[in-house]
Amino acid sequence: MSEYELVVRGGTVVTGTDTIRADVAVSGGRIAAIGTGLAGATRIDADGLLVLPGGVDTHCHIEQLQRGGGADEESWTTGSTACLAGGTTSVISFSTQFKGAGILAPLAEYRQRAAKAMVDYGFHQIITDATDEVVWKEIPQVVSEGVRSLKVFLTYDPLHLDDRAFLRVLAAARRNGAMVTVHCENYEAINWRTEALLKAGLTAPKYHAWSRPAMIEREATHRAIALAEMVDQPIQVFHVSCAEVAEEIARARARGLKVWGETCTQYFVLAAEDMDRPGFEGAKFMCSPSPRTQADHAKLWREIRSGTLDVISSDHSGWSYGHPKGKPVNGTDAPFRDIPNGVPGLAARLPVLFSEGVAKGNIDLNTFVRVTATNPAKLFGLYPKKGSIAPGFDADLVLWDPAKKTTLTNAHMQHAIDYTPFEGMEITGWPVATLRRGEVVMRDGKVQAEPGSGQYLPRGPYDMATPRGVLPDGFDASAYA
Ligand code: DUC
Ligand code: ZN
Ligand code: ZN
Repeated sequence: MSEYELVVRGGTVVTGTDTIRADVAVSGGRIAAIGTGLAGATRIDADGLLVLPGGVDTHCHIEQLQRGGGADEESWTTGSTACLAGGTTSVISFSTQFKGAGILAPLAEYRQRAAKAMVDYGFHQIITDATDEVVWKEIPQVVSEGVRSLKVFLTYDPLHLDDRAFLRVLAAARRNGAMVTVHCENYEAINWRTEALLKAGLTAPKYHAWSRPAMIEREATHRAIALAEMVDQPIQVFHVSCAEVAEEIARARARGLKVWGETCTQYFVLAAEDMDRPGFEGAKFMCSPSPRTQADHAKLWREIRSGTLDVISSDHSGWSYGHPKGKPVNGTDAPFRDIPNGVPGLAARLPVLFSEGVAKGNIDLNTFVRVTATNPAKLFGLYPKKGSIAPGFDADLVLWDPAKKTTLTNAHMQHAIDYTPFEGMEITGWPVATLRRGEVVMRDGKVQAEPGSGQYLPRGPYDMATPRGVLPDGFDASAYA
């Protein structure tokens, strides 16, 4: 009898720190051993391939509930298919709150919807209305159900929180041992500029970028960090679009604060000029914060190499170009203010980042693994179950052909959305098989997994979400307000 159920033979195993030629043995859905000459009941040949940990995408909007009923176009089954096609095996998506209502009922509905997932999944809890009931009663309950991160928006109607409400969420997170993730843009500044742009008749998609220049992202990032420092609460700044914003995070880190920075695939390849395509086409590239300039891409890679930004997510938020509830929900001549924000990217994330990052020499293989799998798993309490290849970890593996050349098209993405903003990109490197807990769920682009075979990932207390214990004047206001 073979010692192991499955052995992935002869590949190059890559973790966040090491690259070694080795076999990986799997039993009971977990990695059982790493070595040479391992034998198993089943064998997968990985000669010439990289063996990477399954991608961990800790910022993606899948089947997110919408105000007034229904949910985003991307369902848990289509979203899971896209993830597995692109080498991602775990995600953290968002349970919502609608102003004037609580968070328990939407979470219950969202859990039911997510039960169809084929990827393993957890949730961030969005807070848009920091009432006493929510911060003192409901947040403790959702955290006890394993939702150990809260998401706040400092801009966007009707989601945004003012500083007082943001402080109440930071305090609630501190009391309950949860991470806080923050969308940092200045609400009033965006509204003021938008009003002026619309009055001036500047309404085309490209003016989306003009409505929210980098300094308003930098200002909100600075403010979020200062307020988190006062409360002594760890935060991750979501979707940092450029180096000038990352500088705020570097300063916070140099002071020893528990502040981390995420960026997303699109900020390495898209630019504001993409929104200047004829007619409505620019809407395909519209997301917030706005993509910046081509020159910003190289600077952003530097922030990855320095470690200031240590997670790259997709921020997948799909709105089809030709669907009446998608980008043109308010008509194809709607002013930029009324076009839904977001770009799809679940399947594109790893191939685009490998190609632009590793194949073009911007980062090494281990950094690629760290920012797409290991660090997100650590930052959100999924480690040491997800995010690396070592005995005891879930056997989430991607067999990766580092030399394969592909012209990326929307058909490769396998999502519900009718376009990809990365259409036509020449890509080097591609996932040829995905294993989720030891099961082959994608081979040569064909995804085969049962809806409902994804597992919920409840998250318990963990160090990165634990406050430092450093408070102004030693006074813990979060115990009272
Ligand atoms: N920005 C977000 O903050 N979320 C989803 C889409 C987007 O563009
Ligand atoms: Zn956001
Ligand atoms: Zn988002």
